[in-house]
Amino acid sequence: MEQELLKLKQNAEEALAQVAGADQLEAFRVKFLGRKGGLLTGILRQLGQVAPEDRPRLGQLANDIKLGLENSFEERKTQLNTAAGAVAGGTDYSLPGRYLPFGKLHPVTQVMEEICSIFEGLGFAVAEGPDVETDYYNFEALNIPKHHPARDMHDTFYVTDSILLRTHTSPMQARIMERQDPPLRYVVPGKVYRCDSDMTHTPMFHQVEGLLVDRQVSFADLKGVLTSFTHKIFERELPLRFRPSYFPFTEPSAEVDVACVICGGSGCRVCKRTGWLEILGSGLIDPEVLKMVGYDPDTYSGFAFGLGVERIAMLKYGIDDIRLYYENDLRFLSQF
Ligand code: 2NM
Repeated sequence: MEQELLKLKQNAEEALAQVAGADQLEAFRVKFLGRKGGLLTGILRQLGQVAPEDRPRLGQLANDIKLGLENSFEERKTQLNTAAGAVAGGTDYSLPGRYLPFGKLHPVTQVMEEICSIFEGLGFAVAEGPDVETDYYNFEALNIPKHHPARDMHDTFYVTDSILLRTHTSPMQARIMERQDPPLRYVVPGKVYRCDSDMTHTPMFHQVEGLLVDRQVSFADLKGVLTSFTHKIFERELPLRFRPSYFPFTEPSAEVDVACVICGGSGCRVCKRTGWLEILGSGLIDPEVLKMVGYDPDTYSGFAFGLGVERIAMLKYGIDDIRLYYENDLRFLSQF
């Protein structure tokens, strides 16, 4: 039996040296050290048949061989793992990295930032104000009388009688003028809210509004700034049209049209065959508004404008449905 044990030890050690992978290693374990049908277990079973006086010595020997082989087995296992250079401690460093998709800014945020940086290049500062506003700054300070249609419950989300979700970002401009004396040049980007929802309207959208106040500001200044801005945002020197309009806070007022970015002015579905696209509202700040913030309208004048960011982004990128912005579909969002 002693010979048998020593022979087994030798065979096992030789076999272990030949083992080249995890599968072979497991086969080795089953063959030599397996509890059921393993060679070593087989020899140990016969221990009961040897002479009682030999039993302790052979038992000890068998046990030493068993522990020795188990140690060698563990050692070989670690060796194989690190030798392969790949699998150690259950981590396979040779696997390719996990795909981590990059996040991006929402297209509306991107265009809003681009609009602001164009105005910054023209000397405007950027300011932001609260989404929840008072009736005073949203309407009263902007010369919007109590009966004006813009104050209608259908357009405005009221929180209380005198608190509301701003319907434009101009309340911040009233706050700025109240706080600061001219000259000043500001743009105010942000979310605005109107109780309106269909193909072309969402109850929340984004605006950038701007104002410039100084001595002797004229309509020519407004035209120059807005022309320069439009050429930069659409990356082409498209013709502009200033069309007389009405806003309670400006006089005179004008809506600005740009030659259709799709057809160039010849007429298509996007411009409804007119060749023109309306892109912003503007005007010289009404003397009543200047008075309300404490400016002397005989000393100072200014212009102001407002634009919808979603609309500019739609025209810039040829997006035909405003609802795409708010569906959070990565197939849409990842294109920008
Ligand atoms: C527009 C159109 C015309 C505007 C006016 C002012 C303020 F506060 F200075 F009076 N802020 N924004 C304005 C003027 C906004 O949006 C279509």
